[in-house]
Amino acid sequence: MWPDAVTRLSRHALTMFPPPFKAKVVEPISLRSPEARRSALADAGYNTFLLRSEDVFIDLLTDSGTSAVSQEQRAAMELGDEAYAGSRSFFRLEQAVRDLYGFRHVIPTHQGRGAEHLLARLLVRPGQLVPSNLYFTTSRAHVELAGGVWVDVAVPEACDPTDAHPFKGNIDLPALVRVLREAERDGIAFVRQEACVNMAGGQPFSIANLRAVRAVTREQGVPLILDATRISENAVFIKDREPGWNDEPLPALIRAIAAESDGAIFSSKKDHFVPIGGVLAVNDDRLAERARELVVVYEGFPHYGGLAGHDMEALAQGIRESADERTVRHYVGQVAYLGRLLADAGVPIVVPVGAHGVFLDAKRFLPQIPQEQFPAQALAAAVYLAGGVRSMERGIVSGQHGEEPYDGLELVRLTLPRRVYGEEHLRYVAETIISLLDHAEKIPGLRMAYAPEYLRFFQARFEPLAPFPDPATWATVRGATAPRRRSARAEGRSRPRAADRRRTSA
Ligand code: P61
Repeated sequence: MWPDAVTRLSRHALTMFPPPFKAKVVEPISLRSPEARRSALADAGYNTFLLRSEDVFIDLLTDSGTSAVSQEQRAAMELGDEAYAGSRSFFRLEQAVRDLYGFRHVIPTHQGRGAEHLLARLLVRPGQLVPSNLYFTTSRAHVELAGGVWVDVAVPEACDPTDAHPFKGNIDLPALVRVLREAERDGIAFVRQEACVNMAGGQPFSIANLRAVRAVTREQGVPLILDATRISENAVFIKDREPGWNDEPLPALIRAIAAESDGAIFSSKKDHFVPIGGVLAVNDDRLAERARELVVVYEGFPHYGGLAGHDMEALAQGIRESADERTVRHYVGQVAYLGRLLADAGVPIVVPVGAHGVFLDAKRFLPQIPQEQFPAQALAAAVYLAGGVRSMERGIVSGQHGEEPYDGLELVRLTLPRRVYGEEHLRYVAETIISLLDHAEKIPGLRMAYAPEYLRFFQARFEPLAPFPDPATWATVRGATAPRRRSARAEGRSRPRAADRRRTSA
């Protein structure tokens, strides 16, 4: 049992409780000079994905594959069985997935999108719909490459950064029912519900909502597939926010969530603490058989699916650690702490603070930049210039669909790797961003100079429409926790939502 006092601290995040681990191996990091950051950013085409990590001081680009492995994971890696077929490491991984999540069939993949690819090829036929709570970039891309049509059925609160709804990862049931009823016979490939919806700020769903979705999909004979990449944090939010679940042990709750679905994909690079790996897990025998037929074409033999034996050992151990409540609580507590530092200083962020990062609301931070000039991309560039902190755009660059107009969320994600940074790092990050508030009106918009055909945000290049202010003159660090007047930027609401919601009337 986690002592009460500690639970309280993690919930009311201005004092963090100590992490349930300590460092044994460290990696040096250093802050480049303002001039060096300017030139690194220009070389990267003002896209933080294209920065070299040696030019980054605090790397909050992603929690994907960037967490610290445990000593138990490292020890397990020594046991890696690199047999091409029948590897002992595969069977240990299979057991770990079955034990925690209860799925019968386990197909390893090189990472999450490998599992998404298999799933889309297995379940999606041209013209079929995939209703989902919002979207994720790679998930949607694979569905569309298979000829499917993505349909957003998230609750409307998901796209309002100022709405403190506790379960913004819920599916809008009337909208889902409408889509299912209006679809042609056999017109739905599957329904997808993502734990801690990434694009809305890491927002959880409730068990009640998942169960209702399950009932509706069962009635219609449509598979319900979880994106369970961040299921552990979702389970902790359920414990804290949904009546009746507070005393449930975390592993039992995670299993109860998984039991409401027909299958799941995992990017194991997040909750499972591994640098690489993913899983497709299903209950249906025939679907699993077909997945094993396909995995040999795209990933490798079904007993490794693109992973080395030592990767599967680290993953099996990581799965067990992902259900450790102290570890998960510490992580969401860290994210909440950073959110609190920023919100208290008047920085406009998405509320409630979600699972894996604090999301800045660029529409309120930089109201002078119209969305066609990529305010979140510009803000991510400015955050790097200000203090060597790397973040990620989650706005029009990531979310616009082809040439369709986009006026949806415009966010910058400050994502925390698991078990990596400490309180001093978080305070530095907060101070860097708070220092930007005073210079926000000088940050210029951008022009996109190059956009690749698929998932453009990864490799697009930009040019500033006016010079960025000189970071040497703006990085006045103030106390991150010093009381500060709430800025007008923090008070304003951002524009209503979202032409990116692709409801169908078919
Ligand atoms: C991330 F900018 N997420 O959040 P893979 N489902 C979910 C994910 O969060 C996810 C995948 C599937 C990443 C990496 C990333 O637009 C981006 O193991 C809920 O990355 O293949 C990945 O899993 C895919 C960053 C992916 C992005 C796509 O940072």
